[in-house]
Parts: sequence; structure tokens; C-alpha cells
Amino acid sequence: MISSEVFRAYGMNMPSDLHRFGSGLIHETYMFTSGDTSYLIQKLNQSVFKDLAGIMYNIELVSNYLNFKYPDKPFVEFIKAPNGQTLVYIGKEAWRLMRYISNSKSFDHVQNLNQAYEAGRIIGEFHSTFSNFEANQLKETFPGFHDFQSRSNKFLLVQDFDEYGRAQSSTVEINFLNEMCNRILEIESQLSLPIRVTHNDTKLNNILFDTSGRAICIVDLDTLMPGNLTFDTGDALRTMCNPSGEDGLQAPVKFDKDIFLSFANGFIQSSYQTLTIPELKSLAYSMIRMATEQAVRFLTDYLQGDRYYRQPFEGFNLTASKVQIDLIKLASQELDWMNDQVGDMLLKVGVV
Ligand code: GN1
Ligand code: MG
Repeated sequence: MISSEVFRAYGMNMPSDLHRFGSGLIHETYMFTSGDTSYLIQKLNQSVFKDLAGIMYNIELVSNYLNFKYPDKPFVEFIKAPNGQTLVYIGKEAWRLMRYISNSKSFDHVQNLNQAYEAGRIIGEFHSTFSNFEANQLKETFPGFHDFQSRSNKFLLVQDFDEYGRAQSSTVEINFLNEMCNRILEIESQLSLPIRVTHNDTKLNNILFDTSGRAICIVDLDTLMPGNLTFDTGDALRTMCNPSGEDGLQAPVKFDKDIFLSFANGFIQSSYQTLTIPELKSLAYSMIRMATEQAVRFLTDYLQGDRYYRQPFEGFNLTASKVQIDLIKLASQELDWMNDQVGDMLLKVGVV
């Protein structure tokens, strides 16, 4: 399944126990062992990620900082080929190799409240760790990735163009999201949060846990870029607080208040000493902001004929957009409650 040339480029022999690893939809990931170490090798998706060199540059900058300041903190560790390069090209294929963090596990759905606490804690810790890192050193490898204005501009454009004649079948969703976009843009114009190193894809399954349930670190660093905190807390919350999954197949859509509380507790414990008060208070808003952005992205892709997201079933984009819309409605009803809870937590740790 992988040519031995790839392993030769890293100075290794073809392994005998090579097998497919994880549920990633973008890259192809395989696992193998050599001696007593396990490795992951990935064939990178170059149609989604156009600037692989920029991505690896960002990851290297961030991991050098971490290794220098916090050498004991676990982080993804890439292996260089004998020619000194992390990326190896075999023909047109791009590959990279990393050490597998032993005894680690990731989850697609929240298993218990401690896991939600741990996810919040590790995201808060990530932002505390990099709070003094000059985020603008990082390259914008995916321009406008979480830029709400450009996501909503594109949404309006594809509605007008309606190349696939699909706008009529999604009028209710389009109208709701246009309204939400205006609301979010209004809030964003008054929100001024510091630019930080953001992970930008903090879904639960990008967090590694050890066998005792403690979160070890956040992985899948391809979207590391400058951004603001809401991108990371919001993406984690919108995926964790809704047990239905993005496809709506696991369970009915729900906003799970207990998961929100556990996540918020973990997050505040590990970050209240370093993050600013507006950032800490943006937690509840961040979830609605990121659920809206994701709904807009799914519906934009639906209107443009499903060209970005892989469609696990016909109509996935429209369904996934509806799931986010239901979540936005449920979470919006609890916005005051969420803000009150966060306010109480902040008071308890002495932040007012
Ligand atoms: C994509 O491939 P995956 O699942 O890690 C997307 C995220 C979306 C997510 C929605 C590079 O992430 O931004 O939140 O789908 N990644 C990219 O499921 O577009
Ligand atoms: Mg990913």
C-alpha cells in the first residue's frame, strides 16, 4: 500500500506491520513499528493544503518554541529524512513521518464529563503555553480560514449565482443563516480579541488522551495559524456539546449543558491566569459563532455542488448545515445561562 521508496527516503526498511490508522478524511495515515517505537506515516492531501512548506514551517516554529520553553510537554514530533527535510516527495506524492505518542487514544464523541473537562483544560493550556508567542510570525497558510466576513461574502455570492439551482430547496436555511451572519458580523465589529497562535481545528478527535483519561496534547497541526481564541473554544464546543455528530446520525441534535459546564471549568482552570477577560468571557459566544460559520461553510458547499467536503451520503452538506442550525437555535436559548455560568466560574477564581 506504500512503496518501499517512501521508507527508504527516511532511511528505514519497509515495515512488516503497516496498517491504516484513524478516521481522517483529508490525509492518508498509516501506522507501523520499528524497534520498540511506533510511527505514523502520512500521505498529504495537496488539493486541500496548497502550502505544505508553509504548514511545516509553522509547525516547526511552534514546536521549537515549545521544546525550548517547556521541554517536558508532549507534542507531535516529526522525523527528518537523512537529507534534513521533514517532507519527502516521491513523484508527486508528499509524505511525512511522526513518532506515535504511546498509549494515546482519541475519541469521535464525548464519553463522559471528565473527558469534556480534560478537553477544555488542554485547549486552555495550549493557549496559555503560547500566550507570549508572537503569532504573526506564522504564515497564513489557509488565507481567511475563519474570517467570518469572507465566509459570509462567499455565502451571499453562491446564493446569487445558484449554479446548481439548489437555493430554492434551502430557502429556510439560507434566510436563517443570512440573519445569523448579520448578527455575528455586528458582534465581531465590536469584539476586539488579541491575535494568538490558534489551532483552528479543535474537534474532540484531534485531542489525545492517555489510558487514565487525562488529555495529553492537541494533534493535527495543519491549520496552525494566527487567529483568536473563539476559533478554538468554539470549534471544540460546537462538536462536543452536540451528541448528534455533524451528520446528525448518532442521536437527536441537543445542546448538552453539562458538557458545556465541564469544558468551561477545565478551560478556565488552565487559562484564567494568562488570557484576557474579554477572551475568557467569549466562551459562550464562541460556540454560536463557530456553529454559524460551519453551517455557512456546509451550505455554501451545497450551493456550489458539493465540491469541498467529501460527502459520506447524498445530501450530507445540507443535512450537516441543518444540524448546525438546530444547534445554534438550542444554544442561543441558553446564551444568558452560559454567560452567567462562566461569570460565576470566573468570580470563583478571582477574575471579575
Ligand atoms: C474539515 O478534515 P477535518 O474533519 O479535520 C475542515 C474543518 C471543518 C471540518 C468539519 C481544512 O476538518 O475546518 O471544521 O472539516 N478542515 C479543513 O467537519 O477545511
Ligand atoms: Mg483535520
